[in-house]
Formats: sequence, structure tokens, C-alpha cells
Amino acid sequence: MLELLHKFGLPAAYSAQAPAIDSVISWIHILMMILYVGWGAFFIYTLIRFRRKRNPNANPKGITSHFSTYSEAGVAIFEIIILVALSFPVWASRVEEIPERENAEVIRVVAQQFKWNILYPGEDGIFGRTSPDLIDDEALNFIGIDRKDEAAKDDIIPTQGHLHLPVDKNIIVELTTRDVIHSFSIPVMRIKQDAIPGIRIPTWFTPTQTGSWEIACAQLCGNSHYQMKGFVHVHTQRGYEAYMNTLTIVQEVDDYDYTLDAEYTLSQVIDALKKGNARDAEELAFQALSQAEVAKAEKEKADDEDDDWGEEW
Ligand SMILES: [Cu+2]
Repeated sequence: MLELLHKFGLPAAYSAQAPAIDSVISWIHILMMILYVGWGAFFIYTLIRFRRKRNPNANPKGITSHFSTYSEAGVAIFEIIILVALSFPVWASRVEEIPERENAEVIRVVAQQFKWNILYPGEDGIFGRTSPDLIDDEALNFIGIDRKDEAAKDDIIPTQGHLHLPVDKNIIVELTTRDVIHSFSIPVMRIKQDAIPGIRIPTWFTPTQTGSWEIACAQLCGNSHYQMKGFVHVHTQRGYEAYMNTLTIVQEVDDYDYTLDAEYTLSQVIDALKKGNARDAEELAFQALSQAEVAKAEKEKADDEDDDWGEEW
């Protein structure tokens, strides 16, 4: 059944939790297929069996057989099995068995019309303070992070719409939105969770394949809803660390004149992942990291020289 569904557009599954969800999807489709064929055949049968020519007068008694009752009961039993034996356990596991935060990568996603903002806690593992009052789109502070807060100083905010993940590690996405209701959907991970203003909802999964795929908004959220797509980039563990360390340094240097090379290499990392080339991506991430380190050293040197210049005056 699953193969048939893949042929009709079900995307490939690249998370450890996907097979359980796919089995529910398969069983539901099997039941729907039986119902579709069954009801269709029954409809055609009634058209022929109860045609006017054969039944010139209506029969007020109608059908006396109990076949329809039995088939209705059969359908109900099948549905109860799908619901209780298959869907409930899968759903319970999805919402209750959230992995320990220590054994997972915890990332915040803040939806906005019509972008995905991603926030990483950085080295300290603690998310800095954010406040709606601090949101300033012109200053590119889309989630209102308070950079004066000690915990916020190392927080990493990648380019909007780009979620970076390590492969084979539990990921907890804490999801919220700064405006209307959105729905965070990564079809290849079988993840779909509504983002509700004012609350933070955890959703979790374990990517099993390196590569680059689309994040979609699965909730009609305004006139440019169709534009609200993002990307999930799944790196090798080492590639991920190198990529995030590079982002940290680039953010620290905060001067495009210096970080130009590193940022260009980071874009090549994404290109390599899109081509499914995780090894190359890893190598490029390390190259970007050394370029960022050079940029940092150059910037520090330039700042020192500026200071000396100032002292002379
Ligand atoms: Cu949306």
C-alpha cells in the first residue's frame, strides 16, 4: 500500500517516527479503498436492481435483508481498530514521549506572516529573553530578542526560513507565532503542528537522512500564505557543529566586509546538501569555519589599530 501511496505523491520519509505514522496512513487508505469500491459497487447495483422498468410501483416495505447493518458494523469495527489500536498509540507517543532536553537539540521556531524565524540557544543551552516590545523588523529583530540579556548573547539566529539540524539526533522544536495561527509542516519528517499565538508547543522528531527539504505552512494564514516556505537542512553531526560555530562567529564579527567569504561558503554548504552531498557539505562547513576564524582575527586586529589611532590623538 505504501508503495502505491508513494506513487501517488506521498513524500519519502526521513525521520525515525515516520514509519509509525505511515502505517496509520496506509491502513486508513486501505479502509477508504474498500469503502470506495464497496459503496461504488452498491450504488451501481441499486441503479440496476431497482430500476423503474423492473419496479413500476414503489415497494413501501423496502429491503428486508440485514446485509447493510452487518457491513456498517464491519466498517465501524475497522474504524475503531484503526483509531484505538493504531492512531491512539502513535499520537500518544508523539505528544507524550518527548525526549529529555539533555539528549536533544532544542530549537525555537517563531512563525510570522509569512516567514519562519529560527532561534538556537547557543553554547550555554539557554534561550535569551525575548519580548514582543523589542520586535523591530527594520533592525531585523523579528522575534524581539533582548541582546542585553546575558543568556541571549550567544543565541544564534540563522537567516529566516533556514532550519539547520544534525542527523540521527532527537530534535525538539518549540513552536510559537508572533501573529496569527500558522502550521509548521515538514512533510518528509511527517511533522505538522499548529503554531498558536501566546503558547509554545513542543514537537519532536529524529531526522535519519542528511539533505535539504522544504518547510511549509499548512494553515491558510493570510494573503501571502503561499510564500511561507522555509528549508530544513539536515547536516552530519560534525558538519552541523561546524556550521553552527561558523554562524556564531559570523554573528559576533557582525561585519559583512570581513565575513563575506565565510558566508559565501555557508551558502555552498546548503547547495551541497540540496544535492544530497553531505560529505562535501561537511567539508565546506569546516572551510567556512576557518574563514570565519580568519575574519574574526582580522576584525580584532583592525579594531586594535583603530584604538591605537585613537590614543595617539
Ligand atoms: Cu503561515
